[in-house]
Amino acid sequence: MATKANPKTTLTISSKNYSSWSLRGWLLAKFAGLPFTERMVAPDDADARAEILLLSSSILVPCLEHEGIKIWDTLAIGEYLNEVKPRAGLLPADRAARAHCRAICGEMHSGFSALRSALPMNLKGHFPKFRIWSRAAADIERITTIWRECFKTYGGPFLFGERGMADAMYAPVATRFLTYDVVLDDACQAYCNQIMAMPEMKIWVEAARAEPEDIDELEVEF
Ligand SMILES: N[C@@H](CCC(=O)N[C@@H](CS)C(=O)NCC(=O)O)C(=O)O
Repeated sequence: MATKANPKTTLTISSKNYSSWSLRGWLLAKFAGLPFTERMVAPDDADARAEILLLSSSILVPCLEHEGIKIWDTLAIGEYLNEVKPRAGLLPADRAARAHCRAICGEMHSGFSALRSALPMNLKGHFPKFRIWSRAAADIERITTIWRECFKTYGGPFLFGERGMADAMYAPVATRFLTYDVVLDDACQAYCNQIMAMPEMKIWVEAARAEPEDIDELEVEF
């Protein structure tokens, strides 16, 4: 029997083409199996921004509202969903693996600013022969090292075997690697393909492609 979405469970997100944090929050909620209503806000809409402020004191998305509890910030959303849906496997069952998972999710959450600004998520875009400057290249090197360590330790196909929180955190990076034609080794390329082949990802990408117009300033940095 299909589960009905709790009307009080809402995930506020913005552009599906550009908002990498929205994608992370949305994937986390989907992986958790928590029925929710999606609420889209345009990043440049002043009224919408005023409304987001009531929900999310950081004025940032994603923001999850569940049973009257408001959770902004993607890491907090992931941890909250893991508490609400402990059997969804967002975090690994093994303590050491769980610590490893939290560490790499933390690295994604607080780091890689050069990659994030130089190669913004843009699902509709494709920029072959994109020139990657050295600081962004260093971020790519670190990310692929993280991935390879995970494949070696947990055997793939996702970072900790089964898909989970770390894959939601790194999924926008996989899209950037494809958008900007980043040359990867076979294992990392296969992982990117695995991310893009997830049914949830296909739904998101299709919706991103259907988004009306490009937002000029976001082509530069988001
Ligand atoms: N650390 C935050 C980052 C969230 C974030 O930067 N969100 C961007 C969208 S990708 C945003 O809401 N931007 C709104 C704005 O700049 O007006 C998180 O983990 O959720």
